[in-house]
Amino acid sequence: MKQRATGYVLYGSRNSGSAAVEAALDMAKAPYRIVDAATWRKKDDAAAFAQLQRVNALHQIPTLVTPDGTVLSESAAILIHLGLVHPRAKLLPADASQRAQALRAMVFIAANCYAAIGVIDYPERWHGKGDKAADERLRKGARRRLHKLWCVFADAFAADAAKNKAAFLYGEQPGAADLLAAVVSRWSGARKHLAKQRPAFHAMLERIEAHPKVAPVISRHWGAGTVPGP
Ligand SMILES: N[C@@H](CCC(=O)N[C@@H](CS)C(=O)NCC(=O)O)C(=O)O
Repeated sequence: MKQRATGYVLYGSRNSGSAAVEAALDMAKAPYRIVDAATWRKKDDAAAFAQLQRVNALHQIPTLVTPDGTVLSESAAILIHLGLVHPRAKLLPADASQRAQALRAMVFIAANCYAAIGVIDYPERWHGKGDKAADERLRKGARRRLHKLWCVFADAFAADAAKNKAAFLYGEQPGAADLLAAVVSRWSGARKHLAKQRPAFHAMLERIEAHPKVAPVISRHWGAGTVPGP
């Protein structure tokens, strides 16, 4: 049975992908509470982790439970849903063809970049436990692939915006695609690579994070300062 609640419940943790959803909820001015849970925190708070496992068999964050009890996992799906139910937050572009590109951009990030990070973080899930050398090889390859994927993203989605001197991917304020790009590009040396290889896109990511509607969430998760290198 679905439970009625006053707001959203966001399963998430510091320095994680839940930051993008938190920022979207803030932009939508939607009430929510955070359950601090994550794979790497299961020993610190077993009860919260068990709750997360009950709603998401993959126990990944972000996972969002909507006020009517619907469970949403998958960052792109969550952000698209929030964009649709909170149109005033302007998380998705109003123009249909721009919106199509924004959806494509978010699915690109989730399916390609976020997935590569899953390989880097948990290589043993892909080839079994107990072979440290294979872990390292897989990690290295996935990291190289991740850096290439971000360059492809910059060329496919951000080059036009940069050419038109637009501050963000779509529109005059950061939208859902900007939030996901900013958060997921923080890991595995992607920013350092982009600073060198795609400086205009790198500057856009910094602009997204500095926007007054985004900066508080970024500093809650990562504190002040720049993205660390490797
Ligand atoms: N496909 C998922 C990936 C989410 C994901 O990998 N989240 C990480 C944290 S940033 C996680 O929970 N990892 C722990 C695990 O996979 O056990 C999405 O797009 O939301």
